[in-house]
Amino acid sequence: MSEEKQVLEVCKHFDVRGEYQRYEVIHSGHINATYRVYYLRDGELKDYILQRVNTYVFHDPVGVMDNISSVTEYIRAKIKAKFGTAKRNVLHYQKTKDDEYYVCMLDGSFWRCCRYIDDSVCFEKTDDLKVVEESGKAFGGFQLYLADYPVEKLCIVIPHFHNTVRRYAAFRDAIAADEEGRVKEVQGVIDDYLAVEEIATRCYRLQKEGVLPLRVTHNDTKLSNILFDADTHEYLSVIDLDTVMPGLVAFDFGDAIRTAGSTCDEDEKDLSKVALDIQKFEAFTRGFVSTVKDAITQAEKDSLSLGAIAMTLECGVRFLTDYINGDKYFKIHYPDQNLVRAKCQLALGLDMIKHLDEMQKIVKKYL
Ligand code: GN1
Ligand code: MG
Repeated sequence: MSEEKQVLEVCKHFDVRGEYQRYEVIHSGHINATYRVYYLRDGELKDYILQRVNTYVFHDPVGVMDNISSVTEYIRAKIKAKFGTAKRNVLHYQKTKDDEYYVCMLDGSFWRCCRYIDDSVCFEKTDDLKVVEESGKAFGGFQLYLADYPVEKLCIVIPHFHNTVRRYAAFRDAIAADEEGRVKEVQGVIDDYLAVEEIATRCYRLQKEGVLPLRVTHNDTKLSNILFDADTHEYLSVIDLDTVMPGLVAFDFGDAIRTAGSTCDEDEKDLSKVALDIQKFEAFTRGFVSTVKDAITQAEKDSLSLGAIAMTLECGVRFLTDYINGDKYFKIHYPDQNLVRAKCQLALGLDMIKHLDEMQKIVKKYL
């Protein structure tokens, strides 16, 4: 079946008024397949985001949609109570004609559909410090909206997702198996990742020791997972709620610094360009910390910068593990992209380690 025919077949299941016009492929994101679909309704074009959920990654897509629908309803109620409307400030998933938030097709593919938020943009990277500060407010705000959400109701969609200790164990297993015969060629990068295991896993161990509490977190706080108003560049909403689960505040802070606080793309090949941008770090911290400071503990405040190191190195270890395993998990657009990503994240993580004291000082400034 052609791609367009498949999109059309899927669309028929959702309870969307109007006439289907056309679709576009959206290329960002490493996991799901994403399309923008246009409908004509009452003489106006209305657009929707249609996604095929990657069931290799998400074994319980129904659980994912249960989490997403209840979390978005929860946030919607809070925003409506505060501002009267939540139209552009939280995702709105469409129901199917069978009153579900998803459709599972005969070929086993699993789909969902949400309204496109009008006049919104997202950024893979930015040098605009105002946008970076807004990003901090966006993820800080997400944390606050869900601070009293009953965490036990969430489905654990990917067990041990940010368990950095296990990520390293999976890395060692991949090296031992060496299924694609790639280990020899990347031994230097492997050794460099093993050398920073202690600092990479420190945050996770602090949680295990009971020092850091589990909260409802987003767990995939990259810059591109925020929508901004196309004109003002103020943040509108956090998106990609697939991995909302119990987690650490430091990890939401840290994973955002990995992208919003970096000088370059996630897969920059020229490592001389890869660094922590301390001005961006400060801008994000200003937005995030000033939003959450009254809602988190002293230990959590102390852990934020460490979270940036943890998330950057953990993500890099995952890219390298996937490269060694033969690129089964993350989508790639050229053959050694996962290796390039891994080298880039290593360089970024090492630069963060160098600047840890400076980062800590900046966090303190906004507490
Ligand atoms: C994946 O799907 P996307 O691109 O938002 C991944 C994240 C990684 C990120 C790296 C479910 O996120 O954990 O940090 O790639 N999501 C999942 O860019 O594994
Ligand atoms: Mg994601």
